[in-house]
Amino acid sequence: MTQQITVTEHLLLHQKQIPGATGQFTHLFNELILSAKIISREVNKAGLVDVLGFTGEINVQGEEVKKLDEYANRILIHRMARSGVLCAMASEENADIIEIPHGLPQGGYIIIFDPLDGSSNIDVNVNIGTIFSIHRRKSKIGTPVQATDVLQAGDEQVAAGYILYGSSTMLVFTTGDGVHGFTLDPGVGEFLLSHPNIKVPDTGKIYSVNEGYWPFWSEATKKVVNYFKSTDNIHGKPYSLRYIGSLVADFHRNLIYGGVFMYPADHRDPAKPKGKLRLMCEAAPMAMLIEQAGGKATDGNQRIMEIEPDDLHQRVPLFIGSRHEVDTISAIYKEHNG
Ligand code: P6P
Repeated sequence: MTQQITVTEHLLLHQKQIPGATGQFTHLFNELILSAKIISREVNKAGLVDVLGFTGEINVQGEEVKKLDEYANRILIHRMARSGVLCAMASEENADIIEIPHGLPQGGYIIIFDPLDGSSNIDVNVNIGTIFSIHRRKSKIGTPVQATDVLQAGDEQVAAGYILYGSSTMLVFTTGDGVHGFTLDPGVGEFLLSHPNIKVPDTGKIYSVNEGYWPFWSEATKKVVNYFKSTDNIHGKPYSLRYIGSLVADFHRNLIYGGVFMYPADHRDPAKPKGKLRLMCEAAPMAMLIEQAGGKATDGNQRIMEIEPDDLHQRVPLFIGSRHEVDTISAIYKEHNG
């Protein structure tokens, strides 16, 4: 039983270990935690909004909230802009980089987030999540923010994580020193350490992929998926297929139990030849987490964390999870592609 360590205590302990730490990072995280609590409150009553006829929260602009992912996006942008430690941010919901409004203090960090990933699942009460990735700006503070400050490879992240809104609300993140999970105690409104130093099993018995896209996959991808459906694998029997259709929920289950999540490239939509998932606000933060937990993440050819982004919303195939399964996938692609 972990002795009721709050996430703020955990962050302050981490901060003390960093020479010259200014507390900016801890402050940013505290604003993120507040955003998570606000979003959690709304997500947890989503089902009641229709039943009770409420129109939901009235937001800062006095506008009636239309959809939860728009609501989550506005909460995050509002709170992050006022953290005083950011020079820019980016959201899956916004086409361009979001600048800090003039007159508000700035700092040396950048945050990139998917405010409510999987939000289409809300109507059927399936778990959804917020995903975030934090970088340090490269250009000099006080000069205009450059695109290169935001378009940084996953290896440059200083922190990454997610909030999972499910049977309980969990905050799972890494600052490069392992992966730690905190569960929200709604009674006291605190995230308490519940999963210290999470490690993904080296192999698992679960594979997660949308098999409905079979006709649109390459022959190599079909060979990859067949590996998990055959008896000719490390376990001598087929893996179990578990696919919720909510990245944070699928990832979290595989992080704890072991296994692999796949979103391969497919040719359903010529506009999305590399699949649906975005590098900067989905694949890269999840890749930092899985590597810190002892697992792996590739696009089938290279580490996700090495990919240098050239567009804020670029998409990337994603294979992420236990070391054995991801290595096997890479070997199959390498053998097939020669
Ligand atoms: P598909 C949700 O819309 C999402 O972005 C991820 O959370 C999830 O893993 C994926 O899309 C599901 O996509 O094409 O299988 O419905």
